[in-house]
Amino acid sequence: MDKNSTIYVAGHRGLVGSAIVHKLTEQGFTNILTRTSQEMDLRRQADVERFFETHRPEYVFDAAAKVGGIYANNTYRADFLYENLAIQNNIIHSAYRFGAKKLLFLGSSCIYPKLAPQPLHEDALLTGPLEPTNEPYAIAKIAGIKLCEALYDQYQFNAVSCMPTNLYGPNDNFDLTTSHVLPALIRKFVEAKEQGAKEVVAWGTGSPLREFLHSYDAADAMIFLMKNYDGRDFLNIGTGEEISIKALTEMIAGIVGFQGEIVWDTTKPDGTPRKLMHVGKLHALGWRHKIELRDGIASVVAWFHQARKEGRYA
Ligand code: GFB
Repeated sequence: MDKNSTIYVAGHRGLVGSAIVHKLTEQGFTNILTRTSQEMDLRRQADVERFFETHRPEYVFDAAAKVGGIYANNTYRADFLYENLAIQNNIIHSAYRFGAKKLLFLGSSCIYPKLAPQPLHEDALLTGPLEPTNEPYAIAKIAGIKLCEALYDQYQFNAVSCMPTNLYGPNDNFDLTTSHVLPALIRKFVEAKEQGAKEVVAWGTGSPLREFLHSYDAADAMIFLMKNYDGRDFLNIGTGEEISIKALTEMIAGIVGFQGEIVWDTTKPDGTPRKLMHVGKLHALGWRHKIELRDGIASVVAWFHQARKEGRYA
């Protein structure tokens, strides 16, 4: 990838896409193409094909997806399956058809079976039943991996897939019903502290284990793979470190300075009991995360305070 290569970042307003644009710009890449969903609906094949035919991006980061936390995944099951299949089919196939040099497809750690051995090794794909709360999203992402592999096999198209672990960072979704756990808890504790509330409600039992990676580190890993890895086999992206939801909740409360009580709503699902990535392949290539969880959360709390001052998330 040269500094003036044409690079299309699909999903540039989202958590990961915005981080990829941020990192590419920081590294001096000057020819980054983006489109908002108002400018181009990625679910519409003809629109996506027209865009690729006109602009012929050389490198494509497919960070566009309908995403959400455990409640959204479990509730909008048809939308998660249909929209993600449509979006990724259109982007991946257009990249191949209109001569991109390389595409990086973003999957998710939820592609692995619910009870796969931990840490989750890439070889665990399709070895057992999926976690039911996010099965539709996982099935779409698995189809994306398989499309990349098939294009690689049949047409030698350089389509690489990567599986990021649970991510957090600036520009995340802070909506309490559809977001992931980390932004939801930041919002809950910030608002509770401001309002002098005595308690904050967290979901589930607090016992599940999760791994969290800052979106800037994730983007850094993705650009690293775009530059340094050409292979049919997909790769995990993570830290290799895990924390219980209970410990995470206490850590966020401490960083925000909330001193009230934490109450667990066990009518809400826990989801998969443990989700830790095996990151041996990525480490062997020479990439490691840099932002530790506590520092990353503190920076997102500061970002969220600023965003609220500017009238977002009011
Ligand atoms: O981040 P999260 O929504 O998704 O939830 P998953 C992680 C854990 O945090 C679950 C608990 O055990 C939740 O019950 N939790 C505690 C909360 N308090 C809250 C809260 O206020 N909000 C939320 N959202 N959770 C998603 C998948 O699974 O992970 C997606 O549904 C995707 O498909 C994503 O793979 C990375 O980690 O369980």
